[in-house]
Amino acid sequence: MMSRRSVIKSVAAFASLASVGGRVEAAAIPEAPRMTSAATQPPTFPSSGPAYQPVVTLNGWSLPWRMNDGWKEFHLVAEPVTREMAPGMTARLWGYNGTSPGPTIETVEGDKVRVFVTNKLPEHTAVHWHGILLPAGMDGVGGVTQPHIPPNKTFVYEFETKESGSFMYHPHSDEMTQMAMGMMGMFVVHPRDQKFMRVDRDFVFLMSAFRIDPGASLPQVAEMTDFNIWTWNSRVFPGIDPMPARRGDRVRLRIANLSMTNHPVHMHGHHFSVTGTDGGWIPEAARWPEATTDVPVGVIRAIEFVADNPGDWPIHCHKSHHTMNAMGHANRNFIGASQKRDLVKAIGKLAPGYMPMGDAGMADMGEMAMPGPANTLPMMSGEGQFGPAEMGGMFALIKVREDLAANDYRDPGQYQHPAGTVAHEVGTEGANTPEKGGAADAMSPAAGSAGGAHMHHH
Ligand SMILES: [Cu+2]
Repeated sequence: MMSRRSVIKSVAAFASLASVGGRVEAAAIPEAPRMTSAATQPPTFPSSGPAYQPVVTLNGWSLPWRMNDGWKEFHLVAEPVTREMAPGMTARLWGYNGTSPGPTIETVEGDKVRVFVTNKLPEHTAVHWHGILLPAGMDGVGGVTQPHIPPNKTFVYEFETKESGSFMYHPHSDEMTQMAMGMMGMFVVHPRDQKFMRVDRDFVFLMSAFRIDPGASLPQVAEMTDFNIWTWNSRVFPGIDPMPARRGDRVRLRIANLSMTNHPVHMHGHHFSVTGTDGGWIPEAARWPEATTDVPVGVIRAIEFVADNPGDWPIHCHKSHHTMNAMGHANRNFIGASQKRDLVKAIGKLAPGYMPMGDAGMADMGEMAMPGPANTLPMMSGEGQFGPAEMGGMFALIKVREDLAANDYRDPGQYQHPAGTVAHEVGTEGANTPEKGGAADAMSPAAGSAGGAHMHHH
């Protein structure tokens, strides 16, 4: 059950929106709750209808509804929003009900759903319910299945969510602009049978990318390939909240990709299976174990694992430039070359904004407090218990602990490693080095009973 404290917290976080349209409409249309916080909100347990284990939206929230004569009614408002991507950087995006991505919509298999969509953008829009099987006229493709929704107008969508699974919503009007501005959300349909595909923790997030130049806060919407901010739910590390799990929990992550490139998502410390897509659930016999799964463009991968390995485990995109924040593309590789400060200064005069890579790699830049443009995050940041994390972008931690309460999603802090289980420095005395011949001997086939020979040096 949701704790009393978290109920109060989530209710307090909703600020009601001014009425939409005229007086008559205002009575017929449910209130549109609004969120401005980018913190992960506690799960929203259903107040009516069939019970289910609600999802937790990473750095996000779920949209409350009202029941009206057997219909589950939601109200989405498409509008400009302000989104903190991580402390130190705020972006001016478009989203729904105060946030980008918009709130997660949760329904149950067999629910009759009515979604009101009010357009408060300066241009028309339409909402497509990605992956949900519904009547053609409810598919939300502006110009094709319905007229576009003009600014300041409200449209209504009505359909039955017939199948449980993981879906999305996003505009199908001027898509390139509207998705580049951050308009998207998750749509989760829970099984009516609570035992079917049951998990203890169910996290959802969308992957998207932005082109926001250093110093700017507005995305460049005409960008086709050269994105520089790689986000999970419009957040970048260290702004992405950790995902806590109790040891033994069965955990699901529903990972959607609405960026313009694929993301191979890799998780440490556990093996998982892909159990569902935006086309439905995958039968057990058709699954295989993974440590990385590629999430292509316009796709959802639901992955599941048993959190049986305590620790702080990274989960991240394996494209290494996607676990970094915006960097100047003029960077050159200076590894192995020593840079003279005055040379840097001279180049800086010719090419303002020029920032050289370090001469021993880029690790320097994780620690450097280099004065950058305003509203711009360091390329690599985040602090771990052993030093700088040197990460940005699509990176988060799964925190597996022995002693978490059910439905407690608060950050449990840094993992306390049992004594003797952390990689550590050793003295070099007695270590084999090629100079001494030890390592070479041990590796040569002639070394035969090399174990003994190897030990000899100690
Ligand atoms: Cu990626």
